[in-house]
Formats: sequence, C-alpha cells, structure tokens
Amino acid sequence: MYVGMQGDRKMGRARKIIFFSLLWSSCLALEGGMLTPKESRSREIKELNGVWKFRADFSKNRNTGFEQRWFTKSLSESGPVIDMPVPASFNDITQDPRLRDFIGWVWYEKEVWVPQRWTAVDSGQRVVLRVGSAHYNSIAWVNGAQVTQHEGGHLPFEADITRLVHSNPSQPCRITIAVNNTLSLHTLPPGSIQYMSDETKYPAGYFVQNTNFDFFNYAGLHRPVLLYTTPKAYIDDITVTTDFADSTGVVNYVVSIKGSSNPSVTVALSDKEGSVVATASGPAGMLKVVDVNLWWPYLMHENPGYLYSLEVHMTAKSGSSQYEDYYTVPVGIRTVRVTSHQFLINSKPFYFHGVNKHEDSDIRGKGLDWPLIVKDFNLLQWLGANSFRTSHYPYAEEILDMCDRLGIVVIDECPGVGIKDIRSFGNESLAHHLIVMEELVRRDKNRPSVVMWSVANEPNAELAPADYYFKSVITRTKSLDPTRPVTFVSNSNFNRDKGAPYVDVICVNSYFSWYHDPGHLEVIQIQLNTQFEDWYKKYQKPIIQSEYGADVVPGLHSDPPMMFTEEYQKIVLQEYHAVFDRKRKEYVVGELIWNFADFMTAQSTTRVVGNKKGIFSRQRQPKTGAFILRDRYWKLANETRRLPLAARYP
Ligand code: BDP
Repeated sequence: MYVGMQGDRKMGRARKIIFFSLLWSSCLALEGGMLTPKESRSREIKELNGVWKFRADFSKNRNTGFEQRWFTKSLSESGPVIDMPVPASFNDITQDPRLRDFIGWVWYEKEVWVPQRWTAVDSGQRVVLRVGSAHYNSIAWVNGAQVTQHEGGHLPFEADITRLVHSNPSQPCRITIAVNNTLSLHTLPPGSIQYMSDETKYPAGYFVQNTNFDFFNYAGLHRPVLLYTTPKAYIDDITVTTDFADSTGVVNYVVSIKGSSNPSVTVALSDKEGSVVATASGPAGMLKVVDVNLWWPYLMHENPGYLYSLEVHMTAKSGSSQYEDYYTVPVGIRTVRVTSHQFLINSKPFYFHGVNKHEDSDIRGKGLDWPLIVKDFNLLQWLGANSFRTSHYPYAEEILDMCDRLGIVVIDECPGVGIKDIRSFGNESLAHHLIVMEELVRRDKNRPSVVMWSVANEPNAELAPADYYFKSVITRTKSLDPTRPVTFVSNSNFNRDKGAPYVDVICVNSYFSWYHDPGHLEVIQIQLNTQFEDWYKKYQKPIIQSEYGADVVPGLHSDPPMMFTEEYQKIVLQEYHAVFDRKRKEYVVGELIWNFADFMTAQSTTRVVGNKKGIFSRQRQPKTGAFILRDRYWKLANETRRLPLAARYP
C-alpha cells in the first residue's frame, strides 16, 4: 500500500492524476503493421529532431496541463518554456534537480511546416506522425486535436494525421506531445509511487517513485519523431521468414495492404550487388535463391551479415486514382534452432560470446545518440563480441539495423524487468505484457540478427502465479513468431522457478563473490559449477550465463584483489571463464558479461554515481576487464572459425 493512501483529499487527487494514464488498458490486439519509416520512390520523410519547446508540469497534482488544455495553443502561451533536445531524456539537460528527478507529465511542442505537395487535397498522400519511443505514457495532439496515445516506453507508435494537415495548409502544424514517466504495478517495467505523509519528515505532498531495477528511469522523447508519407493505398506490413536446404535459400513473404481492396503486389529479391535473384507476385509467396549467401554472425564467417533486399511494389486503383507504393526490407537468410544442448544458427553450433548493454549516455540519457551507437559497435568488434542482449528493454531500430548489417546476434528483450510484486502478476499486467510482446514482435520480426525473444529479466518466478503468467506470455510469443526460441532471464532457484519449464533456453544470472559471498573469489568455481549442473540436470536445455560481473571504479587497484578494483573484476571474470570453458563443451551455449559499459542508476548506497560493472567506463574507455574479454572472445572466435590471426585486430 502506498504511504498516504488514506491521507488528505489533496493527496488522493494527486495520486489519481499521476495514474490517470495508467488506467488505459491495452486489451485489444494490435491494428496493422509498424514498418520502419523509410524513403522510397513513393515515400518521403521529414525528421522533427532538434530543439523542442518543453514544460514540465510541476503543479502539485501534475494535472494543470490538462486542466488548462495546454495542447490547444502554443505551449509558450501557457507559461515559461525551455529548450529541450529531441531525441534525448530530459533529466540531465538542465541544472535543475527537480527536473532530473521529475515524476509526472512533461509537455513537448514543435511547429513544423508540412510541404505543400503533401497537403494538397489531391496529393493522394497519407501523412503519418511517428514517435520512435516516448517513456512512458504519451498523448499526442496535432493543432490541438488528439491523434494518439500510447503506453510503454521503448516501442514506436504512430498516427495518421492526413486530415489534420490538409485542413489548414497555410499554417505551420503544431505538434504537442505529453509524456508521463510514472511507473505503476501494472506497467512494464513495474514500479510504485510511495507517498510520504509524515510531515515532520517530508514536505507536504511528497512522493517518490520506487522501482525494482537499478538503471535510472530516464524519460522523454527518446527516439526520433518524424512525419512520413505513403500513398493512400499502401503497404502496411511485410512479414518475412527464411529457410535453406543445401545451397538453396527460401524466403517466404506476406504483404498486407491497406486502403485498397484489390491491390496488385509484386516482389523482387536482390543480392548485395543489386542483381535481382528472384521475383514473385501476389500478397504472399515463396522465393527461391540459388547459391544462397546465408546470413552469418560476426566472426563465424568471413562475410557476416549478408543482406538481400526485398523490394515490395504495390499498385492499386481506387475510383479514378491509381496508387503505387514501394517499400524495401533487408532480408538475411538464416535459420535458428535449439536442441537439448546446442543453439544452432544455420545448423551450426553458435556460442554467444557477448555483452549486455543499456541505452545510456552522458547528457542524453536514453536518447538516441549516433556517435555513441557507432562507437559502441566499434568497441563490440574490437572486443570480438558476436552478440548482445537488449537488457532490459527493446533498443532503437537504428541499433538493430546495424546488428543486421554487421552480423551481431541479438537476444531481444522486452521491458519486463523487475516483475517482483505479486500484484504485477495479475490480469491487468498480463494483458499489457501480451500487447508489449506483440508490439515487439511486430517491430522486429524480420530482423535476422534477432535470434531469440526474452520476455523478462529476473522476475519473481518462484511465486505461484508466475506459472500461468509465463506460460501465457511465452505461449503467446511463440504463436506470434513460431520461428524463434523464447526465454526469460532467471535468478531464481532452479527447483522453484515456475517459468523455466516454458523456455527454450535457460538464461541464468549469478553474481558469485559479489552479491553472494562478497569478497570470496575462491567460491566462484564451485558455485558456478553447481549452478550449471543443477539447471541442466533438471531441464536438459542449453544454458546461457546471461549476466555475471563485478563493479570497478576505474583506476582503483589492489593486490591481493579487493572489491571495486580492476584486479577484482579481472579475477571474477577469469574464475567464471574457467567454468565456462568446461561447460561449453557440454551444454553452456553462451556468456554475456554484465555490463558492456557503466551506466547511470538511481542513487543508492550500493552505487557510486551509477553501476560500475562495465568493462568500459560510461565514457567508453576500457578497464582491465575489457582486455581480458577481448583476448578471450577472439580466442573463442578463432577456435570456432580458425580465423587468420590478422583478423584479431580489426
Ligand atoms: C542484475 C540485474 C541488472 C543489474 C545487476 C547489478 O539484472 O539489471 O544492473 O544485477 O546489480 O540482477 O549490477
């Protein structure tokens, strides 16, 4: 129960307002597709990134923006506004601690000219507003009219705004987006608001946001906001699945069209050089590729990440109008299969030697950051990492595009992190979790880099309702995508974990000699060995060590090693590796370090300005652990592929 629940009326009101958006429940199956916006012969994009007007609603009930209808006029007419970059989290942009730690509604606004060729009534164009991600709940208005609302922080949403931009083309178009970062027991990730009603200790109306995860709850418009066009009859969704036999590749496709009842569809598959290798017509079909170039992971093949292009062309008639739409989707032809002790990509055993990450950077928080993205991929390649898990939420499509191209294998995790409270296992939470999985699969289903879905991280899977809950989420995910294995990441007891029976791969996190037996490096090998044996004996499923690691404050040294020093992290890694090397010959199919880089957290007594388990600092400088891993990952790659030595230092 929240502190202050029986408190004064004002508190009750504040609580109601903060949660108002959370009562929206996403119970319906999703309508339509969510193709990544792309330019083509028939489509244009206008990015709305840059500086937006911004105002946090600091009023006690956080509801003044709605009471005064800030969306009906220019935001600056409502009161003082500040400059806010998009994409970015708003938290670290100013010097105001109240904004860094703000909970509630913030308001963004941008005025934009929509090109005349889009707005002419006979343009035959649809205009769509798309938000790559806004954390957590959001409502968008165009010229004061609400166009969409969305729950959830890491997946895109959009609205057809054609009618609105057509109605007043002589004026710039005013886009207002309100975003609320409050997390409740039924959001993903869950959280709770705690009211501190003891006025001898806290100011009146004081409340805090509690969460069961350590990363900072950055908020705002985190990914690009843009307008794009399609013809009025258009390609709404494309689903591609692939297979191969001997040297022949198979691409199955399904195209869904909207805005026309009698479209005609043709598809052409081209290789990297642009030569068409197969064509077909009709909204669904199969393409065969002779002498196929399979999509291989980085370091598993000299030509990783091979992508074909599937160009879909639609023509449709509606009355006297003729519409044409083109959309191209990259296609990596590959298969994924799991046995009792192996993870197979293209029928070859694949060993995950990779990392866990976060979307986290100085100043921008979780905002999409191109320099950081490219730097991180350079570091991953330097490290010899062939994979990562999108801990603990779906990453930007821009990041996954690079994974597809470079052959970096991805375990795609939804924001199901910190599902601990029994009240987060009820129907309301489950309904939302199912929708989030549907949104995630819809967005990422065509990506060859994505080889497995993860539905949660470290839930309280020993609770009785966890059985039904995980059975439901996993079964649903498998029905949405029968081609990929599904997992969740566990830190429960192997015997009592109620979700584990439903997963295809066991993913386990453990922090021996850190959270357990801190300072006792000598227990790692025995405890890790027991962990693996216990899980394997019970389930006979392949196992990934999905997290392990130790904090390091860069530059701290001690010998004999002590916690938080570079030497301690180094020994933790080496002790874990000794056991991995024995067990990978049997059923361990991967190791993912926690974490690739240091990241910001909520303030606590166990964090020194953030989580320091990175092998790179937050500024991407290597700690000793990075060199240990680099040596190991390149050796592992050489062992599986016998790469020439020169490939060790890209
Ligand atoms: C694990 C969590 C991860 C944390 C890590 C840690 O999965 O999100 O950051 O612990 O405490 O339990 O470093």
